[in-house]
Amino acid sequence: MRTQVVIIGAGPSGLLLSQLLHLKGIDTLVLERQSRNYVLSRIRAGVLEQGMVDLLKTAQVGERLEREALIHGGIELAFNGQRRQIDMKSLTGGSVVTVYGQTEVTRDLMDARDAMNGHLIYEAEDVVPHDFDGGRPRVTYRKDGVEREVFCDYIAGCDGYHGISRRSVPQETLKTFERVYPFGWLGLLSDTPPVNDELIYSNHERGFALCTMRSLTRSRYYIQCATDEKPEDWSDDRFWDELRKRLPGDVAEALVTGPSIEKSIAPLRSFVAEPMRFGRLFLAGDAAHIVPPTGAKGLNLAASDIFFLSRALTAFYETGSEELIDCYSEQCLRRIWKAQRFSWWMTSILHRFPDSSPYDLRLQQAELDYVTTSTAAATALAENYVGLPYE
Ligand code: RFL
Ligand code: PHB
Repeated sequence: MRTQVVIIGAGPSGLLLSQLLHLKGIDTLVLERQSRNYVLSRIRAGVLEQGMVDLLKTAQVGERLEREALIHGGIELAFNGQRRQIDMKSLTGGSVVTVYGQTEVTRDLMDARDAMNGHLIYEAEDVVPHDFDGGRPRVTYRKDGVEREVFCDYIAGCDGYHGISRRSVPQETLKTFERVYPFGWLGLLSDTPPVNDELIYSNHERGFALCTMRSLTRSRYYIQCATDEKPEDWSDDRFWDELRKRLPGDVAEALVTGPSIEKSIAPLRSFVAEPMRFGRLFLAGDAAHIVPPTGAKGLNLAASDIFFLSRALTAFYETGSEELIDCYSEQCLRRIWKAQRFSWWMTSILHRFPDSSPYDLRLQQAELDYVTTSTAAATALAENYVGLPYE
């Protein structure tokens, strides 16, 4: 078999790339290790940058988003018993915070690929990219016990942090940068009304907490936890009690609790692999980089990679020019490192570190006081949170 681009992974990166290329008349085959339902069961990001919303519209999957997404003018930062708003809309000249879950983005993309008869294979086992440093790349995999092989022009590694693509490149050509944080986030999803009409990021001496949402009837809450804790250690009651303690009094009082639909722990990590292109293999999204979720940048960075990659591949197929392909890695990495910086900074001012002293807590409070009272500092936070331009 032959196609133009083999895409490994049907997360948001792979599906969005497949959809954008299809709309330009470019053939793709998407190979996903898991089942469709498994991919849809993962509860992850919830905040979309304007650039990602625009890209989803270009991909013709913006209809339900436009109807159902919640649009927020800003976010709140809570610290020292107070709540302060960052008015993103006025600080950035009109950009807003779009709240729409990654699960819904993925579902919209899957439905669009199905409606256009896209080639997607779920439960593809042992997917391996080969010969991408030469002119005849191919990918092998097994489906229903049968070994298969597909030849292509390019391979897109959109298979996340644990995928095969990054592990397939000669390790001496790959440079990695990493920071592992000494804590995780315990997340809980429940069919209860959100406690506030905007997200609340809370710095508290017991640890960080975040109040976010999926709709007007579905809430998502996170609390900082130790890396060795298990979701089973946290009954719903224990979670709600701990969350209440980490929120300002009026918010804690307004909190509506209920049974959890999902509870999971995510470790926090910063990671970048350079470069993001190896001959005819590209890495995109979590396959190339991870950010701690504090800045809500993971999914949005995946989208900007796909913007650059789809543009480069489209230019190649339309004009034969490899100019944009040659600058793909450098262009992505410039934006990625700025998002790394922002996510690290948000993480460092909001969490309790094991070696935090009372002095460190006061410094965090001073920083939060500064960013919520200085227009210059608030503008810097706002322009990063709503998303830096795709350039
Ligand atoms: P994904 O979503 O991980 O999708 C990769 C897909 O590749 C498949 N795969 C393979 N397929 C074939 N062969 C193989 N060998 C394969 N290995 C893997 C996987 O099954 C999967 O379907 O990467 P993608 O598309 O780049 O999308 C990136 C986003 O998912 C990610 O950046 C965000 O979800 C990160 N993230 C969060 N970002 C936020 O902005 N806000 C959040 O609150 C937030 N919470 C999270 C997160 C990531 C988490 N992970 C990775 C554990 C919470 C968690 C738990
Ligand atoms: C979420 O809604 O899951 C969410 C929102 C903002 C973040 C992280 C997660 O920074």
